[in-house]
Amino acid sequence: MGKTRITPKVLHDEHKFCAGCGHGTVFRMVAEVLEEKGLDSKAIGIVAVGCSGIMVDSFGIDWIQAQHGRAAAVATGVKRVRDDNFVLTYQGDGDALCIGIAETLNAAIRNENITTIVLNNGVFGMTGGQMSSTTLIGQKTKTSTKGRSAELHGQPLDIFNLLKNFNVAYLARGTITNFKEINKTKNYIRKAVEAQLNNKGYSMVEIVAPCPTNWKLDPVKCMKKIEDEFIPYYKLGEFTNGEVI
Ligand SMILES: Cc1ncc(C[n+]2csc(CCOP(=O)(O)OP(=O)(O)O)c2C)c(N)n1
Ligand code: SF4
Repeated sequence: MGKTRITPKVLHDEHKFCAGCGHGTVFRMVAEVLEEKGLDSKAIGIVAVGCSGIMVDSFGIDWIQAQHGRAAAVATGVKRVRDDNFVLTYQGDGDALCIGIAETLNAAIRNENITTIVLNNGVFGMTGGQMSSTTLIGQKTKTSTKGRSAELHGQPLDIFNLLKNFNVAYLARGTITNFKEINKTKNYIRKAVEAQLNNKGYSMVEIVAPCPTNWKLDPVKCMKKIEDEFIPYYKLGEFTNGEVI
């Protein structure tokens, strides 16, 4: 019987995320899709700040670290001069949707031919769990100790409500709470990758995923929190004109 390789070869080392962190599952899916598409040697990834920056140690494609939310701007430049490469950004919600919201929106407005993967865990993970744009109403974080309030902090940001106004190629939101959702999300990543390969322009997949360390919950309770609290607000699926299709 032939030997079955179960880990994408682009993942060459143990990852360094906390146990149960969503990044581990999500970056594995991204690696699998890149391998399936034969892009391992052509992919250039841009990370910015946050725990996504840790992945460059174990994920063997070329990476550029663009500080503080600038990943979409750097990816734009890279793609424009290296059109033959596949260019992705891999970012947290704090980085892509809070600190770097201007860069993210402007890349979408221009329908840049890049692919953005955003892990939405509702907090700034790496720095100790502060509130981000996507923190839910009532969610307690280090900087919203009584829970986020709409009056004080504004509404949580559903990025697709903004991106629906622009002519972008592909938008989808998935999660990783069970195998079925993981498979669906992987398919969304595949389609986002194909959008760029077919020169259709900007694609984003947002993935709702846990940060057990800052949510202070074990991984099983994290999945329940996603199902009960995050998914009713952050609708899953593929989006056209801001609606799930
Ligand atoms: C000028 C400056 N602002 C802020 C930070 C701190 N910083 C590092 S990571 C991060 C947020 C990361 O959050 P997110 O993008 O949601 O990623 P996660 O860690 O949750 O994956 C921030 C604010 C910094 N290092 N320098
Ligand atoms: S702090 Fe949160 S997001 Fe960062 S590695 Fe740990 S669990 Fe993952």
